[in-house]
Amino acid sequence: MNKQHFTNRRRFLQGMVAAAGTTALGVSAPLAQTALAATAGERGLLRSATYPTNTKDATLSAVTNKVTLHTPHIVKEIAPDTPYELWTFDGSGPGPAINVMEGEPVDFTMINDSGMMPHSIDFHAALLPWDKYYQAVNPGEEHKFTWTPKYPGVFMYHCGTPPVLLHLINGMHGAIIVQPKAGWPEKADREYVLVQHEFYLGQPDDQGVYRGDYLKATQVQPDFVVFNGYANQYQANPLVANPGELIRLYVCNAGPTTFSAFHVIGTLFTATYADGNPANKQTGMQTVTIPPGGGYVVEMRIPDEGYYPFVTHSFAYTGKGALGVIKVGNPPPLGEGASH
Ligand SMILES: [Cu+2]
Repeated sequence: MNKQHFTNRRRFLQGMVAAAGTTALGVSAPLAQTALAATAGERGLLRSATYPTNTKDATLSAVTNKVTLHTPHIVKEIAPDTPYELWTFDGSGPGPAINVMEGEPVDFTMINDSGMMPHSIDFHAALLPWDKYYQAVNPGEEHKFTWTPKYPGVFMYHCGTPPVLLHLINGMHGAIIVQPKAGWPEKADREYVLVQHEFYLGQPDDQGVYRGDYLKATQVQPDFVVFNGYANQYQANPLVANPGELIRLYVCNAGPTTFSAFHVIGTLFTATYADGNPANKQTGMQTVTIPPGGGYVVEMRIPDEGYYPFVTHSFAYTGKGALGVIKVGNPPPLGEGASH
């Protein structure tokens, strides 16, 4: 391979990685797949490039009952200088936060373009026989079905292909939100989706890329516990609101194993809804317990400008990346206006 060819190849791969991180759903999948088909040597070229980050805009997307998920495998940064080979729904782990309407049919298509292995889907929001709908979809295959959500809430979806634990730690999970047909008691001014989950890292390969460590996962020794795929991402890019606004967070705990003790420092929840169902209302809660495979909607009105960190209050895990911030109003930058 001459040098000219090598350079062109490198530029080509860099372009693909960049495209895979930024383009619309569906377009990214084949690009990511091609990038991962590279040999180890070619991955060395990728390593010298900048990997896309596995960050996510937490803002709730618009309701749509037409859902298509691709399953590319792709290397992304899950923390600074930590490239990880993710198995994904639509190019990120967790996959996209799906937002559908209760009582209306969901038109679902899964396309396995991993090029490597079977994957599958399991919607916690659905009433469907596992043996028919949640089975392996082989590479190159499409799987389509229609179902109608009967309960509103925030639910987990995930790949259920054995070993499920491995597919989960590699990122094959996400949140599906079913909006209540009757609406929420109050209209929210801000709506965000947070998926808490763990990463378990093995030794990096000779290109510095990490992969999931199954043994560590069975021993519950996470390297990272994060919201939405990247350690502490909402410290640098806080969720925002104005004083007095109704903030609604849809929180899903994708685990795979640790519980979330979801808490916002400096406030109390005006209302919380177990599994995100408006019928399951509690008031004045400080911390909610979210099991792996569970969800919660928490609402708050924060009267005063300032910074309000959100965490899992299981403090062994908080320092592993599960800390974000809600910035209310326009407080002075941290460190300048803070009193001691
Ligand atoms: Cu899978």
